[in-house]
Amino acid sequence: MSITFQASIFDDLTADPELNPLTGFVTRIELGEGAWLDIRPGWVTNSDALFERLVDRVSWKADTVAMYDRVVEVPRLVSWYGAGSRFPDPSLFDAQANLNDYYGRPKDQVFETAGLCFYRTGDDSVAWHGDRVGAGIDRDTMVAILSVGAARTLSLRPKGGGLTRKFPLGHGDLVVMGGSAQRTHEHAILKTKQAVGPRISVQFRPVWSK
Ligand SMILES: O=C(O)CCC(=O)C(=O)O
Repeated sequence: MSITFQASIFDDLTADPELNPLTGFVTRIELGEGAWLDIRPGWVTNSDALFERLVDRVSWKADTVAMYDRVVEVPRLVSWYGAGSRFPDPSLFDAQANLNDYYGRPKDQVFETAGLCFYRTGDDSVAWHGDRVGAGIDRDTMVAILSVGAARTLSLRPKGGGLTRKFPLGHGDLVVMGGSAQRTHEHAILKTKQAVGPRISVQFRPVWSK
């Protein structure tokens, strides 16, 4: 796939992506109702190389969603790697292992899968939703998102209505939504009229036992 990406002036495209420490660099934001968001800006360096590799190696597909009696296309490309499958870059295994070490592998909250989303322009987006891993079930879960490429904003709001909070996600940044966040809150990457470049998000999620 050919995509124009404005590489950062600091990154070396031939260098492997590198993970920076989590301990001491993660800021927790309490969202209310037992939901929280952790932010670790600049978790990955040499993110340009990771972005380029993911563009090339991932078999991107159009995302669809069932709407009443129709299946409609969601404006972004996706790819999914199940538990135990070979991730498209070794740095993603390291990322998952570091997350599991940092969060201590709580029961049913061990990161195992990787979902990848490709937002080609500001017209690509995902609407308000709570992730199905845990949505509607009375158990906490975590979803960790590594963002590479152009900065986009993660919007978050309580499900019953209330303040929308906006978190800009830059190249190499990590956010983790946890606690009740998928049950009590919704999140979205909304369209933007600003001229933004392409972005890839990697979401690490647990697999739930019944
Ligand atoms: O792209 C992102 O950072 C969020 C993706 C997301 O919320 C989802 O795919 O469920």
